[in-house]
Amino acid sequence: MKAVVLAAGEGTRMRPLTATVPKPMLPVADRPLVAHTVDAAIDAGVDEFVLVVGYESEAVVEYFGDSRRGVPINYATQTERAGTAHAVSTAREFLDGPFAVLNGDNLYDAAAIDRLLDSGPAIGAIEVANPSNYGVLETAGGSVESIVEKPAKPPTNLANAGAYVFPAEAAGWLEVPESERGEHEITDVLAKTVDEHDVTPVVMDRWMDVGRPWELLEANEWRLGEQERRLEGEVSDDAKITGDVVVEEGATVESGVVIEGPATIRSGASVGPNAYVRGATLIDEGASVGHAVEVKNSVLMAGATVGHLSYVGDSVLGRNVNFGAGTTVANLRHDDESVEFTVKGKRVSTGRRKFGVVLADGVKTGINTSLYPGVKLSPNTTTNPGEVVERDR
Ligand code: TTP
Repeated sequence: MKAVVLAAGEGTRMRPLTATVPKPMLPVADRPLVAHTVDAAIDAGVDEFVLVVGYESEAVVEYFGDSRRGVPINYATQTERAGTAHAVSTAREFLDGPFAVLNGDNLYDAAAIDRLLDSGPAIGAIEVANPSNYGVLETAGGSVESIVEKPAKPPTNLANAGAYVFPAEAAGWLEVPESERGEHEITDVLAKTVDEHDVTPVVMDRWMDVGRPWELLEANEWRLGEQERRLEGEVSDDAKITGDVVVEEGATVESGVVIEGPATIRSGASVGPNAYVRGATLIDEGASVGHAVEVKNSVLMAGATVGHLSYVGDSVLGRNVNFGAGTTVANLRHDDESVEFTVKGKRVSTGRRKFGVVLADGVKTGINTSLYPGVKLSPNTTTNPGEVVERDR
C-alpha cells in the first residue's frame, strides 16, 4: 500500500524552533519526528511514499532523498497551506489503489499502524479523558458513523489520531468544500468514505500530536524510553552510566561523567569531563556538554555547546546554540504554578511544573546569563554577560 505523509505544515505553534527547521524534521531520539512515522509505516508494509512538503521543504527532501530502507519516496509540493484534504490532493497523481494518510508531526504507536493498514478503510483513534477538545468518533456496530469536531457532548471517548486508510475511490473525493475555519479537511473526505464503506476504528495504545515545544520534550521522553542500552562510542572507564543509555559510535563520554537514562548521545557528540546528564535527554550529533554541566530532561540539537559550569533543565536548545560559562536555566516557579509559554502571541500554560527555555538555532548566551522559565529566544539572539532574561526576544 502507498502512504501519503503530510509534512507541509508551518509549525507556527512550535516557533521559534520552526523558524529554520520544518516541524517534521525536529529531532526525536535518533531521527527526525517524521522519520518515526515513515519507519513505522515501512515496518507495517507500506511499499511507496508520497511526502507532501511545503514549508522549508528542502530539509525533508535532503534527509530522505528518493528512498528509505529500499522503499521509494516521491514528493508532492503544497504551495499554499489550504488544509489536509488539499495536501493529499497534491499527491493524487501517485495514487492508484487504497492509500494511507499519516501526519508527519504525530508520533504513533508502531504496532497500531500495522493494524490500521490491515483493517482498511480505517481510522486511527486514541482514548482520551477529555474528548471535547478533539475530533471525536461516533461509532455504531463496530464502524465509524461520523467525526464530530470538539463536541460539547462527546458520543465516545475516541479521538481522531490523524491516521487513515482510504479506499482507492477516495482519490476522487478530495475536492471538499472549505470548512468553517477556511480549510479543505481530510475529515470531510472521511465523511464521504463512511457513507460508502464500513470504516473501522483502530484504537492505538499511545499517540501524540507534537505541536508545541514541550510536546517535543514529551515525544523525546517517549522514544528515548523505548531504546535499549547500547554503548558503542568511546566511554571512559571512569564514567558511570545507568539505565537505558545509547552512546552512538563516534560519540565520546569522558571521565567523571554520570549519565542516568533514558538518554541518547549521538555520533560526534561529546560529554564531559565531569558532567551530569539526567533522563530523558537527547544530545544530538556534534553537540557537546562540558565540565561541571548538568543537563536534565532536555534536547540539545546538533552542534549545541554547553561548555562549562551550566545548568540546562526541561529545555530545548536549537542547533549550534552556545552557552557561555555559568549560564543557568530556571525551570521552576517559586509559586509552584505551571510554567507558561507564549504560543502564537498568547500566554498559555504548559501544564508542567517544570519547564525551562526554548532557544532557537544559533542563540549565544554571555557568561552567567540567567534564563527565566518559559522564555524563548529567536534565532541567533545573544545575551550579555550576567544578564537576567525574563522575557522572550
Ligand atoms: P497542523 O498541526 O494543523 O498544522 P502545522 O503542522 O502547520 O502546525 P501549526 O498549527 O502549529 O502551524 O497540521 C496537521 C498536519 O497536516 C501536519 O502534519 C501538517 C499537515 N498539513 C499539511 O501538510 N498541509 C496543510 O495545508 C495543513 C493545514 C496541514
